[in-house]
Amino acid sequence: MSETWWKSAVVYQIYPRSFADSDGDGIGDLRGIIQHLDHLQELGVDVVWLSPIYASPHDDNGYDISDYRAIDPLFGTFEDFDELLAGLHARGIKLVMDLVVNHTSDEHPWFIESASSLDSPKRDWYWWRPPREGLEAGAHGAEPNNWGSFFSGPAWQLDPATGEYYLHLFSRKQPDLNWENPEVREAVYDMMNWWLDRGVDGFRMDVINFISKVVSLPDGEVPPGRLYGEGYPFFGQGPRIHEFLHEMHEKVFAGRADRILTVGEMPGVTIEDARLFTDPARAELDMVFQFEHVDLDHGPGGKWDDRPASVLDLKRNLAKWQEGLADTGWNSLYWNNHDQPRVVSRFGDDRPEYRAASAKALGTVLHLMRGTPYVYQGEELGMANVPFESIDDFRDIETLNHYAEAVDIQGRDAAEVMADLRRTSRDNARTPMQWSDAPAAGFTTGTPWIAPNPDYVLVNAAAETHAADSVFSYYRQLIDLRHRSAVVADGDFTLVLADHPQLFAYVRERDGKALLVLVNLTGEPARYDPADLAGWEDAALVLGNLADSVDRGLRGLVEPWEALVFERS
Ligand code: ISL
Repeated sequence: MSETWWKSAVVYQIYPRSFADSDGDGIGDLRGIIQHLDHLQELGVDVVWLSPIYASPHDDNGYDISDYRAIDPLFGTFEDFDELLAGLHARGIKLVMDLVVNHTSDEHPWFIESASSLDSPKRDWYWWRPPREGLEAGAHGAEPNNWGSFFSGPAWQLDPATGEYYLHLFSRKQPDLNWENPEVREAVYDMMNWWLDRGVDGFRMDVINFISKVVSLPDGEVPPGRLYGEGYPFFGQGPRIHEFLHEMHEKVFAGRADRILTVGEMPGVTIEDARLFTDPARAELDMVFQFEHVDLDHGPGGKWDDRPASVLDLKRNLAKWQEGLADTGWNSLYWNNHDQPRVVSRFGDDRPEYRAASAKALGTVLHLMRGTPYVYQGEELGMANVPFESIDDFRDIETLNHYAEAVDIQGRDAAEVMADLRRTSRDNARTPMQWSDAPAAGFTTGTPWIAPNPDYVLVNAAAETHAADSVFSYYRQLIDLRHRSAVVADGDFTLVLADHPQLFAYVRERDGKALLVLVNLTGEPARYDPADLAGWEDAALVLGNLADSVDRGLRGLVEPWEALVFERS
């Protein structure tokens, strides 16, 4: 296996709670995944990234882990897990686990022991601090610093038993581990080795760029209109981050780095950071998830503050990353995951007449860039955002906490806040996978933990897997193209028609072979001057997303949401 096998690989993310339920309790499980392995094989993906399946109180759907070496009974047993792993391997598909080690659950034995007394041997495994000087524990403003949690409220929780606060960048049930302590790092590396020894093929690492903190934990600036200070400058790419990841590489990956895949989830990273994290010579990670393109439609108020992103914004940003990691490092490419609203509703058009075409157009742009593409469950069907009607329709802690803070504390208009949630809530990605038009979308025979998108009667796998013109069939072709074409896997990238406000167009090139990708990311016809694409006159159409995408050459016109791929050799 080549050292960089993942350059021609496509990864599929499974969010187990919402993928398939085998036992009728309304929650997806491992046996549900086992029952749908053929779906993955037909699509042609090379790797599955499985969101957390470990023991957890599920305050944040498993991103709060109480035992890293146990399967949560909700999802199944180790027997099920081994069967899943074997089933994937038998189909030539690797399995990458989610690694959540910036924090644990507050129900993890490490935290319980740490909280038990001021002089517990594990006290220093988490970030405990006394109240702010001069203030009583629990008094208003007595938190050790002014940071806000990502899930609303302060980033500190008081533990009345010892009178100290602990840091939690996410929910109060997700205390941050103290990576300064070498025992913490050893315990994490041990656990990672244990999973790799069991046969898993790598890790997706949750907010791994937050693990090194400025130890003095200073107050952050409070942005206008916000309640809390910004801690990011003190934990995003903290002082020892590269040291920790290099150490992890030495202690866990060394000797097997060629067969595994490591991808760090890194909100807020810049190109310069990403080059450092993914430069093979530095031996840290294979690739990172950056967030710039999925933050383009966020205004100054953050993720709930809507600011439309233009085609120009989107392509300039993605092209910048293509160029930035051209010589050193590697991009991961994604539109969707379990934290993002559905791309077809966000940068496409989910109305019936354009849903499939725009889903395919967006898929084309993403899959033919240089990098490793990730497909989030349901994206291959063109699954769309959900018409949530009331706050009771949501389950996500981030969403529910934001609603409570915005409406109850800040006094904002409830209807306006609901509109923000409908557009941006993570639950848009978390409704059940749509398998068929059977009740509950064929996801469960019971009552699903969150209601399916009512469009499942039309948008579902049963309708799409064997339909030649479906989003599914088109994704298959895109994945197949990456497998077959060294130009797609490893060619150079050049943006063309760079200032065109509707077209996202680029050329990939390697060893004298080249592809031209020409995609209209709007619902209006797009005109261009063929003279601007000189040299492509005789190229042949190899892929098109519309029923009548026949080879008309470069005719100066791209239909609404049309995607065209030409080849020149
Ligand atoms: O979705 C977000 C809120 O807008 C992001 O800030 C998200 O919280 C961030 O990308 C980190 O995400 C990861 O860690 C979280 C977990 O809730 C997410 O599901 C996970 O992907 C805490 O473990």
